[in-house]
Amino acid sequence: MGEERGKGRRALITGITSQDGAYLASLLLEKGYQVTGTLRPGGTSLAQAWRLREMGLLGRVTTVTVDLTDGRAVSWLLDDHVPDEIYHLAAHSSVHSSFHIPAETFASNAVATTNLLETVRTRCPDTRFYHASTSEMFGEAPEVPQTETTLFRPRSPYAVAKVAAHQMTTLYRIAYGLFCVNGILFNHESPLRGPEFVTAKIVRSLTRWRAGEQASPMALGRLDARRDWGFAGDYVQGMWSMLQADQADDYLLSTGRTWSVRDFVSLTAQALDIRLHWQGTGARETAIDLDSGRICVAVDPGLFRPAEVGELRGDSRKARERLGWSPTVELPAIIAMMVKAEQARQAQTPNAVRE
Ligand code: NDP
Ligand code: GDR
Repeated sequence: MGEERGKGRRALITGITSQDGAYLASLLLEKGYQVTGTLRPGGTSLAQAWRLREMGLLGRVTTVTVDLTDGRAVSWLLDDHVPDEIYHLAAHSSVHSSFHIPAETFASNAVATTNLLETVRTRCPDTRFYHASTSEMFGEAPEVPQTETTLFRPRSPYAVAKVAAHQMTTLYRIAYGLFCVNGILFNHESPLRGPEFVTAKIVRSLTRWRAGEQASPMALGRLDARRDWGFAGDYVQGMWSMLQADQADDYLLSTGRTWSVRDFVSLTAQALDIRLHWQGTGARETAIDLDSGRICVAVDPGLFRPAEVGELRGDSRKARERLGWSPTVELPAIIAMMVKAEQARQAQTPNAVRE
């Protein structure tokens, strides 16, 4: 294993412009892989790929633009680039917006995965395949913590589509003996997290508030939602380990500890030396900045989801025991990294919008 395992091997990362795509590409290049990544038509172009730029990856990976929902295009892709390993990360990844575009989400997440699996079966059955499954598939699980055997009770179009993709991946392993694995990953964050997700939104907004660049309060949805937040750099290491195992199997990656969205706000405020006081409850809850006396966080019920997932907490014992994987960064340290990166970005380009 280690460096030698990767030397000269070819990896294909679908959705290389993602948070995980950037961390994974960096890890694989370090291990000596040749890395090709897919872009989507009309999505982030190479010139706009801020994560690849920030990680110093531009020019070190090859990219190809392909619509993964088009089966023929996927066949051509794998004719041209027969990889040793495929990391299928591309997906409509926002739970919130999946409620607005359920059919498109299903095509992007379930149909695209099926196209890739079918092409691996017919063109390159020795290629190892990783599918980006998610803790969202558990939905409102009575079983806490969740494990690889917890029943799926999805509560969003995103999660329903991921369950379909997950089960299709398992099916191709059982039916055709392909080396296909599902990584059931719990929320993982980093300075490269997309601004549509709550952690990056909070860090960005409170950093601007601290710098005096944001006058209006930050609007948030459910503050009581609890998540098991880990560090993306650790989780891509787990993805790689899953494809190096002797046998294909599914693994769950998590820290085992949860925090509420409110906790995340408080920890970020602490990291920025903002003194907060919470008041009110439910849809009327706000947080006041004690130094200015102004409201800096306010709940907006318009941001509540039609169906919410209250708490997700994972038990990653299987990955720890069989892959030797473990998370190395706790949430306060992740927040410190995110705040530092955000301050640097805001100092460089004060009102920059990351795409
Ligand atoms: P990001 O949200 O950072 O990026 C999503 C990627 O998918 C981008 O490359 C994006 O391309 C591409 N994409 C977006 N919409 C579509 C679409 N309709 N069709 C095809 N591609 C699309 O993802 P993350 O790094 O956070 O996550 C990577 C994968 O892991 C995703 O599949 C996600 O669902 C899954 N996951 C993530 C977790 C997390 O906590 N981060 C936890 C569990 C699973 P573009 O840049 O063009 O928009
Ligand atoms: P999630 O992440 O839905 O878990 O999906 P997100 O950060 O969007 O939400 C986490 C929790 O925070 C609550 N919340 C808000 N969320 C957003 N985005 N914006 C808000 O203003 C806000 N206020 C409160 C949400 O309701 C939720 O409970 C992420 C994605 O990376 C998925 O692709 C991945 O599969 C899962 O994590 C695991």
